[in-house]
Amino acid sequence: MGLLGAIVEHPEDLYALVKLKMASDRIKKQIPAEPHWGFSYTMLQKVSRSFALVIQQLGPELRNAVCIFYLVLRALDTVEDDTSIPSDIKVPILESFHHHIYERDWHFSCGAKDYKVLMDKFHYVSTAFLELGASYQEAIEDITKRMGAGMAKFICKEVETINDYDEYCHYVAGLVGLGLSKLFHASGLEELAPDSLSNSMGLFLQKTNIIRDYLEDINEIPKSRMFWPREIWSKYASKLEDLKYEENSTKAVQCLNDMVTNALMHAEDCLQYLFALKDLAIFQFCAIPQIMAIGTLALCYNNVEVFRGVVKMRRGLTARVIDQTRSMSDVYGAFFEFSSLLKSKIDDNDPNASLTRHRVEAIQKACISSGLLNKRGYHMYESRLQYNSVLVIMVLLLVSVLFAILSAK
Ligand code: IN0
Repeated sequence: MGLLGAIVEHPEDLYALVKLKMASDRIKKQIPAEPHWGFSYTMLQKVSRSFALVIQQLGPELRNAVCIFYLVLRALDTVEDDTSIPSDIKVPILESFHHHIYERDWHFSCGAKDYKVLMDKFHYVSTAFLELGASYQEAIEDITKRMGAGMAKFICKEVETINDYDEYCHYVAGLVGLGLSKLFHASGLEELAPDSLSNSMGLFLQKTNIIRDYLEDINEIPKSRMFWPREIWSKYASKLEDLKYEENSTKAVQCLNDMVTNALMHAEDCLQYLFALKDLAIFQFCAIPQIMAIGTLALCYNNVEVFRGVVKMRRGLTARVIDQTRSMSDVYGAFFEFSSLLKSKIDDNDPNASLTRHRVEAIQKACISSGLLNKRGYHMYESRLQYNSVLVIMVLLLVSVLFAILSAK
């Protein structure tokens, strides 16, 4: 569906979409002049659209540290992901990556498209890294070292048990949470969060990505990437790839629901982490991806489309989350609303129905007992307006005028 069609279906998204478009045009014009910082921020915008937007809300010192942390991790990820590198070459690179960030002339060519550019011109990222304050550098080095070692461990090891799954997600995402908490603390704006809560923030995001990306990962060429733990999928199929075939749809959806139920266990820790934040910009930076995650889980739950294509939150809804997340009330409101959507999709015949219901109700209880639940609600999954044809025509006219103005600029 085109942008116009999407707006006709959800006119309530229009305001946030226009605001987001203007914000993203603005940041494209604000690329720093120094070549290493210019490269870093341009790269950030290329590899991650909404992340590049929310990072802008941070103050300049913390923003630079988070931008470089993100690019270093993306580079490490590019090495891990490149299936054309033999393991005996890949493992030592992953394990020594934390040294290379200090070497202005180091580079290793791998990856494709934007990631290849990032790897080929990594000297810009190292140069920017060396300009960060010592405490930022130490936090980034420590996490890069631990993540590289963890990734190396999993190069020759499959994700078999739920313990392996939690361990793998800890290396690739939980450690990001620990690293960000250290950066926030180093900025002087936040207390140091407990490691277990920081870890949960990363696990909740990463498990959501692993669930959403089933088809993309299984169809990866030359070799499938498999992150769903055997301990879960073996209850429903004899091979993970069998879940994508239509004749196995019932079992596939039950397996998916099991995976979503597993991910939901981190949601309350995430609420607790967000509740403790003091700085508004850091709060928004952290809260937006978490709301997107619970929204994506609610969309994926009991949805066979996960095995057919990409299931993603619509652009307009993402824009509204970015525009309307300002306080813990908004976070509780969104978590409550998305858990309610998920709960409404539970089928009593699902083998995990009662566990899923239990986890969803625990999240709802946390939202209610905070006393801060914003019941005004986003009405994220339904159009709030009972509009008629006159309204549709008015909206279409308004959109045409707005887009004409924007493109003339
Ligand atoms: C992230 C996280 C992230 C942001 C804010 C607070 C966090 C706290 C703990 C852990 C991670 C946190 O956010 C990004 C979001 C992102 O990149 N989104 C993509 C969209 C998408 O669907 O992938 C976008 O285009 O904007 C994230 O996913 N990860 C990440 C990586 C580095 C940093 Cl510094 C922060 C990746 C991951 C693996 C989930 C941790």
